Amino acid sequence: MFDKILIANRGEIACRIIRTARQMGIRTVAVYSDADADALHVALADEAYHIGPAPARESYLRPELILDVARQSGAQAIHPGYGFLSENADFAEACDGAGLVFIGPPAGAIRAMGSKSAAKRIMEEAGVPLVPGYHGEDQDPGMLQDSADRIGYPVLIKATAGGGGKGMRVVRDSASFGALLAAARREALSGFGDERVLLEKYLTRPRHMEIQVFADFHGNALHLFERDCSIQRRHQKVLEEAPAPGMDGELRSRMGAAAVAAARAIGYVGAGTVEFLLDEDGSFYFMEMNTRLQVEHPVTEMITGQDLVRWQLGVASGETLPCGQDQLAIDGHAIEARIYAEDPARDFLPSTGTLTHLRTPPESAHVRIDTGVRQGDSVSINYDPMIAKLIVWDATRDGALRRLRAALAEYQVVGVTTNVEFLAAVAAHPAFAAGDFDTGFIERHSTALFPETEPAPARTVALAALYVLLRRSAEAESAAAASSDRWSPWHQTTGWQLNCDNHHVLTLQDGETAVCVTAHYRPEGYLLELPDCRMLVSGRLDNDGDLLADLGGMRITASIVWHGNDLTVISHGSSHRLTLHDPLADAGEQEVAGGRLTAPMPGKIVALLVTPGTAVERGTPLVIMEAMKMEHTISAPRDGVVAEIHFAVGAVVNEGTELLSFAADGETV
Ligand code: MV4
Repeated sequence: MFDKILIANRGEIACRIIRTARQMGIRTVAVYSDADADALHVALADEAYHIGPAPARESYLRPELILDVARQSGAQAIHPGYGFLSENADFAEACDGAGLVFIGPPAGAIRAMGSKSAAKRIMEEAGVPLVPGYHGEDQDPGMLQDSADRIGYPVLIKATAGGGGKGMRVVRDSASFGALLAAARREALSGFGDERVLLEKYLTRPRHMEIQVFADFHGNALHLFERDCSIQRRHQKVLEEAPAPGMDGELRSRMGAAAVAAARAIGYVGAGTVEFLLDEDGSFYFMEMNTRLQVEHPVTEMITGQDLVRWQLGVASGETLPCGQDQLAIDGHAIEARIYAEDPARDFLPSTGTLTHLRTPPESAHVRIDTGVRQGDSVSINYDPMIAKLIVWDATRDGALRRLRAALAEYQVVGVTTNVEFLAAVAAHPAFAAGDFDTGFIERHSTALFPETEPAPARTVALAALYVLLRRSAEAESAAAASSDRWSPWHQTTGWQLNCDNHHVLTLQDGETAVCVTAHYRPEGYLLELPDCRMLVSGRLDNDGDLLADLGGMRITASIVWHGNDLTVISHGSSHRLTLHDPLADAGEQEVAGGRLTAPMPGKIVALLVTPGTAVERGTPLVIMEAMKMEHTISAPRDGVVAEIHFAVGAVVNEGTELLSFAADGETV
């Protein structure tokens, strides 16, 4: 076994690997970019080395810098985590060349899975079921049309070099094949520099099923059951679970055997995942193989009681697998929810900023949190905006789901917008609870999952007002205690004001609406006059700063975060931000009339969909930006005409930069 390993990654996965290494007495070496000097993975490692600027291309993606650190620190092996260099065959080879162990599969296995059509040929050979289709070299359009007609519609055109759904086209009938083939080719050529495509029978309601496999250098290979990752949006996984709802033992062993056969066919060693599509009729088909440890590996760990990073380290150092297939069994049910800094209401636009407040449910045998950030850290545009993975376990799926809902309700993040409430909506959906879902779940149930933003309920406004009043009163009391004249009327904390009724008016901005709250001081608390009701309230702050409130007789605990003028009220799993109106600082920076379209976040322009003079309707996509590995569409705010476009494709722009000017209907350009 190694004495010292280097982790060529950051964030939660670097922390995850360090945790197991530490338990095994292995010393850890971290690497970090400018943006990560104070990151958690750096603090947890035994040693950490700076490797360059924030952009991954200039730091985490530079093999030679990482190999230098490995040599300098005396690390014997490199764990690449996921993403970054984890599926880079040249890097795996370079490690070998430098006398270092790459904790991952042989370069040849990575290469074998790199091309979709080549992977399919290998799998066909090994007897792994494939979706009926065509994946040959002949790319003649007439021949492809004939193949599609033979397969039967609907047919899916996929880019041979593609992945993650890019360059896919569904063809519904023979007549539209030609045009869609041409479009798929163009997209494949511009996206991957390779216009070859393959054809498949299109499955209309498939589930994404994947099998965790492991193999060692001594010819042993086994699987650790399945994960159901069907809850995705735009090819990004949202929730993953194991075992898959409705999976029976017979199907499980057939899929498991197919996955092990796939691993053996490419001489696999280490941790890998074989992805399948599972059709409604119970047929399953090979999709692709991921030659790395995956983000969602914890659900497998929770149901098998195994530590997959420990397995990886054992295999990489030449040990045999720690057990055989027969020694593995499924215990209970686990679900993982990926908590992201993103705004579901704005098409999941990544949200950047400082995590001014971060409180998580307590970890236990039922709740695991894999994270790379702590309160005070920031989420930048440079990397994936995942904040944490919340993993729950219980004896049954129902139990796990209940724990997931409870844990999400306790997850408090202020400073960036998150998907926590969206995750809670999925976890609360009856169809999800019934295990009735496929890869189209989020789209099909979008109305239920993306509720309109509701105005803050009276209770939330009351909690915010009470909090402000209590904090001000506490400040006034400490000022009075520090004063030479303790009994001066100026230090009274009961709202006494010269020549005034004993009341106070607070204005809380809730989105577009200003909500006025009049607070009358009463011996037992405050009588609040809210827009639609009056409420006698009282309360106190506990040691954690939480508000223990009594709202007209109802007792409730809330966490309230006051940052600048923003008050975030978190209670019972819902979070609402109100802005305390400060009459002194009323700058009123409103959006200028006319049409300006600014970058919602820093990023790169990847496509311009309009030209000056184009007449567009409200909602027409205008510009596509890419940030944090995701694409975002900027759409017309109203009907009008594009006046001027200020940037070309490829330009990198800052948040707030005007991208184009726009004249609304009725104005002149
Ligand atoms: C499919 C399919 C239906 N039929 N292939 C999407 C990404 C790529 N890796 C494979 N994908 C799909 N391939 C056939 N023949 C549906 C999808 C698909 C999907 C697959 C897994 C998870 C989520 C998905 C969401 C949309 C489409």
